[in-house]
Amino acid sequence: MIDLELLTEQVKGVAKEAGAFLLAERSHFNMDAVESKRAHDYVSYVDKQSEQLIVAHLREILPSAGFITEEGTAMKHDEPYCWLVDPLDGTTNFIHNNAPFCVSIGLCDHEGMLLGVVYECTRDELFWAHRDGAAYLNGEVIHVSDVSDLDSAFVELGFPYDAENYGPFAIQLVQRLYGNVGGLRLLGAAAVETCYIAAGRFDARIEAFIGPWDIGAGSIILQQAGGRTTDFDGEQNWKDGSRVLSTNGKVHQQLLSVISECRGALDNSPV
Ligand code: LIP
Repeated sequence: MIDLELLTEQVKGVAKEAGAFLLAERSHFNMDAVESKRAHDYVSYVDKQSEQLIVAHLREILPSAGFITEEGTAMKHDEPYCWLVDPLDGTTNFIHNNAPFCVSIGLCDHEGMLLGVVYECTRDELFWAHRDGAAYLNGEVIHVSDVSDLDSAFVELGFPYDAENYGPFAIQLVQRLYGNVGGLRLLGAAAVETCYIAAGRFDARIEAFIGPWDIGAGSIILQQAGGRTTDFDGEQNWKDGSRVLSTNGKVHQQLLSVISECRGALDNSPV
C-alpha cells in the first residue's frame, strides 16, 4: 500500500526542482532552440530535459510505476501505477516569455487519479492534492467558486494545435459563449488553468484534443476542491484528453448543453 501523503510531499519537491530549471533556462532562452513536433506544436531542449529530470526522480520514488509523458522519455507497460507527466505545460507561452507555464505531475492506478501536483513557475504557485485529502495552493486549502449562473461564469477555453479539426467547433463555441458568460479567457496551459478552477479563480474550462499529461494532475486537484471533470457527454471518457469539460460542478450541466449545441462541428472531425 503506497503512502499518498508521503508521495505527494516527494512529488512537490520534484515539481519545484523542475520549475527552477524552467525558470533558469527561461532567463537566457534563445528561440533558435525551438523545434516543431507538428504545425504550431513547439518543443525545445527545455521540455525534454525537464522531463528527463522528473522521470529520473520519479523512478527513484516509485519504481513500480510506468509513465505517460508528453515528450516520450519513458513508457508504461502493465505496472500497477502510472505517472502522467507534462514537464512544461504552456510551452508556447514559455518560448515567448509569456505566462503561465507549469510543471504537471499526476499519479494514477487502474481505478483513477491518486495524486496531482502542478507548479506554475511565474507566480511561484504550487497546487497539490491526493485522493484522501484536500486541495491546496501554497499550503492553503482551496475550493471551487459558488458561481451557478452561466451568465456570470468566468470561462477558460483551450485551443489545441489541431486547428483544422477543432477550428469549426471552437468558432461556434466562442460565438455561443461570447457575451453570454461573465468572461472568456485563453491562457494556453491546461494543467494550471484547471487548478485555477480549483482555486475559484475561474468557473469552467473547455478543450479537446489535448493529452492525458495535460489534464491528469489538475483533474484530481479540481476534484478534491469540489469540482468536476467529464467528457462532452458528461461521462468519464476524458482521461485521454480527447474531450474535456472541467468546472466548479455548478455550471457543468449548462455548459454540457452549450457544447451539445456546437458539437456537430466536432463530431464530423476524424479525430
Ligand atoms: C498545451 C495545453 C493547452 C493547449 C495547447 C497545448 P503544452 O500543452 O496546455 O491547453 O491548448 O495546445 O497542448 O503543449 O504547452 O504542453
